[in-house]
Amino acid sequence: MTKLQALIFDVDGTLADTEEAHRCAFNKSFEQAGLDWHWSVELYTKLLGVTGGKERIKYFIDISNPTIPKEVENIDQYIAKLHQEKTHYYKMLAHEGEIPLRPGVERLIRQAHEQGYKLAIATTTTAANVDALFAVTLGTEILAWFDAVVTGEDVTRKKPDPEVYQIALDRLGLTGRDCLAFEDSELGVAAAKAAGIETIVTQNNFTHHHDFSKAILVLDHLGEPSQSFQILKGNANGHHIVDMELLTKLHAKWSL
Ligand code: XBP
Ligand code: MG
Repeated sequence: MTKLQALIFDVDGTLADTEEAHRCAFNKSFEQAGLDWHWSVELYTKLLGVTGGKERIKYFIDISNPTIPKEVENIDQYIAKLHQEKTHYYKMLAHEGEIPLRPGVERLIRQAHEQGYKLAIATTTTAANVDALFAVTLGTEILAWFDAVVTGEDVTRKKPDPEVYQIALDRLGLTGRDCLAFEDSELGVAAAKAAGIETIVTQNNFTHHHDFSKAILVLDHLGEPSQSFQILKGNANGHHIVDMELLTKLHAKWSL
């Protein structure tokens, strides 16, 4: 039986409820570009079926055929420019403290670090967005605790492809059976599972309807001593918060 050695965290929707800030940043970039595009919560929930901001804009164009300025000659370059603006607005929202960490995230990361477990990030977003989030929440000194930070810029294929998790495993020097992953979305679970990593899900308002059948435990959040989690699928062995004791038990049961 392998021993649990590392925790690998998704970012958006898992470390923090970031997707509403992403949605607002997309809409701000469209407005600044003089476009009549607007992504409602309902539409954005659907568009989250495509990972990656640039890919998401392309998908929106493909399914909605929105007005595109007639002077646009290269659509990919235009999308890249819109996305660059969006990232600028997202970072502003982060710096304004608009993106709080989810319950239990800091507590678990600190406990895992103190107990000598390796930490990694496997996200579809950009390194700039990861840095901006950590700068205003956990702090850059805690980001330095992570042995691997793998972002959307490090991969050729985004989630649900396992590439981002495979790169994280390579940089950790571990196999999927040595780790547990934390995700918020169906596509994220599929990516982790395809890399041989069992996953704990903390769902959110954008992903509560997803199919989490491949996850070993589905919760509303990681819990705090004063705020027990709710179990939506799976068995938490009587625990009320996700801590290293629970994770070690889950790993022993699932990573035989
Ligand atoms: C979720 C994503 C990202 C974000 C937007 O990433 O799919 O595309 O929605 O960020 P995660 P970008 O894997 O962390 O859940 O616009 O930078 O892509
Ligand atoms: Mg996510």
